[in-house]
Amino acid sequence: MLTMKDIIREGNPTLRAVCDEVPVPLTAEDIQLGKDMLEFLHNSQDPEMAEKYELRGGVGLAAPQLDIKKRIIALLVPSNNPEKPEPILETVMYNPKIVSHSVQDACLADGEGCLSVDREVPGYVVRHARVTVAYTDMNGETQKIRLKNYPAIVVQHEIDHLNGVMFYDHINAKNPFSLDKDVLVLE
Ligand code: 4LI
Ligand code: NI
Repeated sequence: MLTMKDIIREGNPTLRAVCDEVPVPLTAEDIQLGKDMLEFLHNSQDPEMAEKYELRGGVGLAAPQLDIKKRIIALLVPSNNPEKPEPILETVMYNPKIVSHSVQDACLADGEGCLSVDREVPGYVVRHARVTVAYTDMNGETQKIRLKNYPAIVVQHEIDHLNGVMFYDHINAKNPFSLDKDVLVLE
């Protein structure tokens, strides 16, 4: 089981590396790594497991955060509707690639956090409002998915990790809370 001990922190050069493509067909090892990453996110969102193992809550995780330079991300975006408890997005992506995106930009009103960053970095992280992502799934099949709002922000944050980019690289250093008009602010 993965815990916070497995997650590397800011300053580790792996977080600034460009990760390698994962060969397809996937190896059993790469499939298992994806499963372990998704399990970590489930545990991190489970109040009992999170307390027991001192896990910080997360909705996304990238392999380089485990010091593994492979293009693998896991996403688990929970529902905010108690009537519909199924996650909005639960997936592992191998070699994810943004194949198109909106002209409109968006950001989270409360800024972003990262399991590899043990400090608060205030400011708007401006990203694409909508993205279409092509990737290989756990079954080795090619998929294409269109995401908007929070899931779109999360997938961009995680794909950034595969390219050595941190969320605060996108924050306006001079004025962290300045926004162009027509940037969608997600509450
Ligand atoms: C516990 C159990 C307020 C502050 C609101 C926690 C279950 C921030 C938001 C969670 C903020 C869950 C999150 C991300 C932000 C802030 C990630 C709590 C886990 C909210 C996810 C990758 C950025 C993703 C919305 C500085 C570890 N996650 N909050 N950003 N949640 N979570 N990011 N922003 N302000 N980071 O952090 O997984 S994209 Cl679900
Ligand atoms: Ni991160």
